[in-house]
Amino acid sequence: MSGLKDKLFEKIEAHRPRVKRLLKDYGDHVISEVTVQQAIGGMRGIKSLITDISYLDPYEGIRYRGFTLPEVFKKLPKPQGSEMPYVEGLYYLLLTGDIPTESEVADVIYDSINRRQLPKYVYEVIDAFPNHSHPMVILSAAVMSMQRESMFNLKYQRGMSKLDYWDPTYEDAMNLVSKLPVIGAYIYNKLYNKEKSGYQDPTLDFGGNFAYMLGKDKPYDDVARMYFIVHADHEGGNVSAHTGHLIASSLSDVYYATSGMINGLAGPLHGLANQEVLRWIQELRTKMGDRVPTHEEMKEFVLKTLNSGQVIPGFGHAVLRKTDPRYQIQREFCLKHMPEDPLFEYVNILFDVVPDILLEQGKAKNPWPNVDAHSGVIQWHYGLTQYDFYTVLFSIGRALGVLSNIIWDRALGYPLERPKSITTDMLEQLVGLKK
Ligand code: CMX
Repeated sequence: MSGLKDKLFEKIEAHRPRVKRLLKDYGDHVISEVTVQQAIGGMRGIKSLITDISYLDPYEGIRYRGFTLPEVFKKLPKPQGSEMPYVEGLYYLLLTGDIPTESEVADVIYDSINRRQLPKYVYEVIDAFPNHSHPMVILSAAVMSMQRESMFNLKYQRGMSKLDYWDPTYEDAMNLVSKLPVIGAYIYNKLYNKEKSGYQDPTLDFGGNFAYMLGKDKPYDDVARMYFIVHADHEGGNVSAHTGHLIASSLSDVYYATSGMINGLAGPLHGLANQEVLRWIQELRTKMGDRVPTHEEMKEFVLKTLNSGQVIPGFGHAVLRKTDPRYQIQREFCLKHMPEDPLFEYVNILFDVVPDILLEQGKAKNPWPNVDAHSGVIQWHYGLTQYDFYTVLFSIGRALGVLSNIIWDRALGYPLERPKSITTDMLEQLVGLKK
């Protein structure tokens, strides 16, 4: 076994009795109640999912394995001369809960590099798509096409103890995590960057190799690392994480589950919001003739969007009730590397005007910006102006958390997910409106 897998197994063995005890001795303990509002309103706030990979506090933001994002960025090992940590180190942290040493990260990188090669048919699947297909569709299909590689599926067919489910799931997840940047880069080059060969550099880490495949110079390698790390996980109930967990709960393998989570992320209320922010800002930019708008002009534009019944992309959140720390991390990067960028100025003006407008409108529970308000602007600055692609980057990052969760789901024997639904008649009877 690899160092990471050995460590993970130790952690799994230590964790299993905790879950067993909770179930045996406290199985009837009530942890949450469900109101009509919650049942109709997308199950907000109902505590009914368990994950140890990350936790989202409404006011503090996300913690990965107990660490805030600034702590994660500070503590994880970094490539020499880089500001941002190795993505492989984050994967180690998400899986084990421990900050890895330099040599532990080097082991993961070595293992991952050996898994990067894509089967030839994946290139053919991607090439078969017309050039106007959305990159998220191509990504989802490319991942789906690799289902035949699943070791979990193979071992399950041959007969496997439940206690061993996590092992081939780990192998599948490691294979997929390693291949995703290669798939993403190939899609990008096919659609927008035809002169690039997309060759890999096997001496480089996850973020470095991704930048290399896209033909981007420094500091884009750090942009890629930062981007994949901030998007990696956001506890268990968001659409992408929950979809991945739900699909995998039927013992579908990680290829089915990841393709599904990508499909969920592709919605404009979730991951596609980063694309929407850029599309929306560009609309205004065209009107402004490249001039940066005044605060008054921006207010007008925001109000026009709201009054036409649309949401302001990049603002609001189902759980967060303050500015997203993932927004702040990206803002700090911009302040250091691209303070004069005109689109960064747009984002700053939006930050000045949108919260007050949303507060005044009185509907959104959280008027503050989320991760998607900022991410496209950085990509645009470094030449990724094809905003359709931004959610692919989000997907590569999000897979790290979703796959870590699925491995742990299998290790702890979490069962098939199957909540109960009722009819509107029954609901009316329950509240006394009907007999
Ligand atoms: N602009 C306008 N109205 C908004 C809004 C925004 N940014 N955010 C919330 N609202 C509205 C909702 O549409 C809802 O209106 P109705 O009562 O008419 O249905 C009302 O305010 C209450 O919504 P909420 O409880 O505050 O928010 P939800 O939990 O229902 O939805 C989210 C959360 C993210 C879908 C919503 O804030 C939104 O649509 N934001 C814009 C899209 C976006 O940025 N999504 C990315 C989120 C991060 C991610 O997952 O990537």
